[in-house]
Amino acid sequence: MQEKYHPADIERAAQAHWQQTGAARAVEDPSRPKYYCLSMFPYPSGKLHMGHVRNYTIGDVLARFHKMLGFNVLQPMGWDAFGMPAENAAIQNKVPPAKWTYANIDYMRSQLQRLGFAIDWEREVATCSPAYYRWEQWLFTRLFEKGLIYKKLGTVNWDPVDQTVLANEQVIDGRGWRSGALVEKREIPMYYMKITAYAEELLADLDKLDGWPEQVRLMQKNWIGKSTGVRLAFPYELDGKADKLWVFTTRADTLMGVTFVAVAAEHPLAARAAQDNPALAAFIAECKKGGVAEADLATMEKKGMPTGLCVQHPLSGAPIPVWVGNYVLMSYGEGAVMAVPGHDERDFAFAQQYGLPIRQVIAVPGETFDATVWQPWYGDKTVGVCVNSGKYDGLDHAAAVDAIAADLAAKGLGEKKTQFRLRDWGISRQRYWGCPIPIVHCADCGDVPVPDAQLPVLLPENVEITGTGSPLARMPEFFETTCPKCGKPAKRETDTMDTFVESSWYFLRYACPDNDQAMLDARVNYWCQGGIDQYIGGIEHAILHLLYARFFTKLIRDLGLPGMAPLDEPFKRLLTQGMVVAPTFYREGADGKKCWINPADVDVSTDERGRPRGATLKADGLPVRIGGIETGCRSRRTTGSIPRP
Ligand code: OVH
Ligand code: ZN
Repeated sequence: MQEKYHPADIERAAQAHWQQTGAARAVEDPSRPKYYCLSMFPYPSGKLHMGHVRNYTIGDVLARFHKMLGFNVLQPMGWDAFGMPAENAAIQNKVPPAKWTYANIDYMRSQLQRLGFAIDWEREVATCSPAYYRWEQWLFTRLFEKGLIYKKLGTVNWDPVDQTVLANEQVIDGRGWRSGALVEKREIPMYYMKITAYAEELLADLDKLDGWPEQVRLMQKNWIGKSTGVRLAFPYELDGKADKLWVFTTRADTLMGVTFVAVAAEHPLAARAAQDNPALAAFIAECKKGGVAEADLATMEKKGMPTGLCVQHPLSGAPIPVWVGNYVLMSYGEGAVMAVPGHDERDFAFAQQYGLPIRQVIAVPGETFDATVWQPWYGDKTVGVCVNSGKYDGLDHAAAVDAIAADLAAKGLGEKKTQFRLRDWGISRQRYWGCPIPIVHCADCGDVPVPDAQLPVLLPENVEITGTGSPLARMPEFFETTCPKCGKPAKRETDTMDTFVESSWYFLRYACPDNDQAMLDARVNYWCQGGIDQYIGGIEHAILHLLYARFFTKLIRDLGLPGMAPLDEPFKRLLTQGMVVAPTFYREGADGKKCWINPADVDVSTDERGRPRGATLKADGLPVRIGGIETGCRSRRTTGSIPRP
C-alpha cells in the first residue's frame, strides 16, 4: 500500500480494470434490492465545469456506498443534446450543430471517465440520436391522438431584423439580443401539452415526496398555484349586442369595491375601442412591444388607458369603466381583471396614478381607512368584514364569497371556480436543433400525425445555420411531403420540440436504452419501482424540469404501455445543489487589467463572523484585492507575473 495517493499512477490502472471487468455494469436481478442513483444529465456544452464535478461526485459517492451495502446499483449517464447552444456555436464556428455536439460528447465522456465515476456506459443515451427521439415522436403522436397535445395560437417574441422568434431570455430591454431590434409580439400556431389536466394530481402528490427538500415542494406548489375563487361577468351592450366580460377573482367579497375593469391589449374590447381612438390604438401597439415573460409583468411599471367603454356591475348595475392595462395577459385566464383599488395593492397604485375612485368595502375594528396611503390590512382577507356593501355588510371573507357567489349564480353571472396559475406547456420551438414535431399539415385532412411506420422524422444533420430563422423552413426536401391520410401533397411541420421534452423521460429510457421496438419496457419496473432512489441536480431545475418529469411519468402511466407497472412519481429522493462559487482575488496591473490570483496562493484574514476582511499574496506578503463571489474559477496558477500592488 503506497503512503501517498498519486492519482496519475493509480487511476489509469484502476479505471482500465473497472472497464475490463464491467465493474459498473448494471444488470436487472429481481433477487437483489436495486438502487437507482441518477444525476441530472449534462448539456454537451464542451467541457465539464465544477458544477458537473460536484453533481457527479455526489452521485458517484452515493452509488458506490450503496454498492458496498450490497445493492444492485444503476448509475447511468447521457447527454441532453438538443438546444440553442449548439446553434449558437454553429453560427460562431461554422460547424453543423450535430458535429459540434458529438465532438463535445466524446470529449466530456472522456473527462467523466478520467474522473473514475462508476457509470454504466453501456446504457448511455444521447437525446439528439434518432434512436432516442424516435420514441419521443411516437409519444407525441399518442398524446396528440388522445387530445393531450393540441394546437392553439401562442404569443412569441419576434425579431423583425433577424426574422426569428426569440426566447424570453434573448429579449434584453425589449430588444433582440443579437440584432438590437425592437421586439414585437406575434401570435403563431403552437403545440401545447395539457399539463393543466394533471394540475390537481401534480399538486396533491407533492405530499408524497417527503424525500424532497421542503423548499422545492413549496416552489412547485406555488408554481401550480391552485386558487379557489369566483368566475363572474360584467354584462354590457355593444353595437346593439348584449355580451358579458368574464373575470376570475379570489376576492369576490370585495366585489362592491370594483371601480374599473382592465383588459389585455389583445382583448377584442380593446381593439373595438381603438377603432375610433388613435391614441388608444397607439397605446395598444406600445403594449405589444417588449417581453412576454410573466416576471416582466410582475415588475414592470403598470400603465393603462381608458377605452371609453363601460360594463355593468353584476350586482349594483352601476356603470364600470373599461381600461386597457399593460399588465393584463391575454393568454392568462379571461384576458380581463376586475379592479378593487381599496383592497388590492396594484389596483390601489394604478387608481392613484390615474385618479380612479378608491372605495373601502372592508373594515377592521380599530383601523382607519385612508385612501391616500396603502396599508397592508387593506388587502388582508383574513381580517375584517364587509362595509359599504349593502346586504353583505358585516360578513367576513368566506361568508361574503359564499353569499355573493350564490347571488351571482342566481343571475347567471358567476360561479365558484378553482383556477390554477399553471398554464399548458407550449412545446413548439421555431428552432432547428431539436426533436422534429411529427405532424403533417394537409389542406384537406388538417394536422395529421406521422404514422408509426414512418417514424422517426429525421432531423437533417448537415445544414448551415445562419441565425435567421429555422433552416428547416427553408428546406423543401424536409417539409415537402405527402399526407399520410389522403396522399395529397402536404407540408411537414418545421417547428421542433422544447428540449425539456427530452429531459422529461430520459431517466426511464436508461432502463431499456437498447430497445428498438418500444419506447419503454418491463425493465423500467425493476429499476424505477417506488421511484428512482436518488436524484441529484442543480436547484435551478426545482420547478420546470422536475414538474415536467413528474407530468410525463403520470402521462406514461396513463398510456398503459405493455408490461409497464404504474408509476406515480419518478424520484423518491432529491438532493439539490447550489452553484459552485469561490471568492476571487486579484491585483491590477499597470495596464489597469485585473490579474486574477489562485485562492490557494493567498492568505485571507476574516472578521469575527468569518467574512474576508483582507488578503495578502503568500509569495510577497503584500495586499491583494478581494473580488466578488463567482461561479467557476477565476483562479490561476500564480506565477512571477503577478504585479506588485
Ligand atoms: N441538461 C440539464 C442541465 O442542467 C439537466 C436536465 C435534467 C434538464 C451541473 C456551476 C453551475 C458552475 C461552476 C463553474 C463554472 C460554471 C448542475 C458553472 C446542473 C445539473 C447537471 C448538468 C449545475 C449546477 C449549477 N452550477 N454549479 N456550478 N445540464 O450541463 O447544465 O444543475 O444538475 O450538473 O448541468 S447542465
Ligand atoms: Zn390529407
